[in-house]
Amino acid sequence: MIRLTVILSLIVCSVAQQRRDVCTQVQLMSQYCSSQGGNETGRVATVDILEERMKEIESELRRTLGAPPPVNYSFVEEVLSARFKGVEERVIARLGEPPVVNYSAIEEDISTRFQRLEALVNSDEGLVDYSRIFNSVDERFSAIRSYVDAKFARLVNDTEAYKRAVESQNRQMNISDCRQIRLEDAKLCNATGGVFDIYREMKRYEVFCDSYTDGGGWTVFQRRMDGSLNFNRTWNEYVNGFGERHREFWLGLQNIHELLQGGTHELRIDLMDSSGRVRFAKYQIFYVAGKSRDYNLLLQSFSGDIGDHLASGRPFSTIDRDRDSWSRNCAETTLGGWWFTNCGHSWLNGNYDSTNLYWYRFPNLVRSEMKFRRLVD
Ligand SMILES: [Ca+2]
Repeated sequence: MIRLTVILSLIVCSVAQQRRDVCTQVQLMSQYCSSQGGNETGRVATVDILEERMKEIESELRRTLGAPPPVNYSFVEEVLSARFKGVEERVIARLGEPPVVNYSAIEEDISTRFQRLEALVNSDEGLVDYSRIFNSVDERFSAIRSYVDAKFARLVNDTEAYKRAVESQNRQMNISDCRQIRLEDAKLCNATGGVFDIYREMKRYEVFCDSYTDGGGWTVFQRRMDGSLNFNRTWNEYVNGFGERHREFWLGLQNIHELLQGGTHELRIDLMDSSGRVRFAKYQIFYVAGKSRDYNLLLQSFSGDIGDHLASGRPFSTIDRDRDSWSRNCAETTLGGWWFTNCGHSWLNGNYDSTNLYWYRFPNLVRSEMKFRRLVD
């Protein structure tokens, strides 16, 4: 309490410096209190005095200074308002006027957008055109189906063609003779026949079958038709054969020998001269021996309209293997291999000219075909 009193008196002193006398009095009182510290009863009495005195001082102060002035809030407000306005003006001066938000424009814009959206929803424009999508899908599906159908049809065709080829192949595998062929199985064909593969004991022979002449069933082993193929060949070439079966060719002595095995065969020779006349020679027995006998020729029973000018019992002779009975080499003279005697009266493998494609009684040849056929028992 004493301390509070002292602090209050100090405040009062600082507020009213002019009242020196009062302050001096209070300070004297404080010093008095400090010197009387030990006696409790005395202290209480002193405090009472002091309080009494403080009240008096307070009354004195109020009387002297008057009541504290009332705060003029409206004035303060005006001052603050003026200051705020000043600050505001300075801010505007520096930063410019704050932008004006045009709420009505925003509202209008939103409204317009909403109306547009509503119109879109109410119209067909905004809807997904499923029918178009379905049509498109349908078209695509149709295209795919057409493609698959076409593929399938082609596959079926291919399969059929393959089946026919296999059947044809199987049939051909069973063909051992030009008597058994069906022209639709030919590898190549023309008006008189076609090229076939025939088989003997699993060995394939490519031959031309004449299915037209004299009842057909002929295996052609020699053809001259245009002079496009050189027939001036060696022994081995005449043994193995040369040329293409549908053009000029020689089937080969070894092939001829092998195909003449099993059964009796006849020989036919068809010739045409430069005037276009056609003649033939035919032998009812025809056989060519094997390699060990130099492919010796055996013939019997001539018929035909051009004379018998082939010598039976003669070995084959070529430019490099002279088996003729002449002192020189007939193959070198005629420029082709043949069953020569003392050269003889025919050589159908000679050079393709009027003297070396030769048959004594039917000269000036331009065409020759030699063929054999198995005689049916
Ligand atoms: Ca000779």
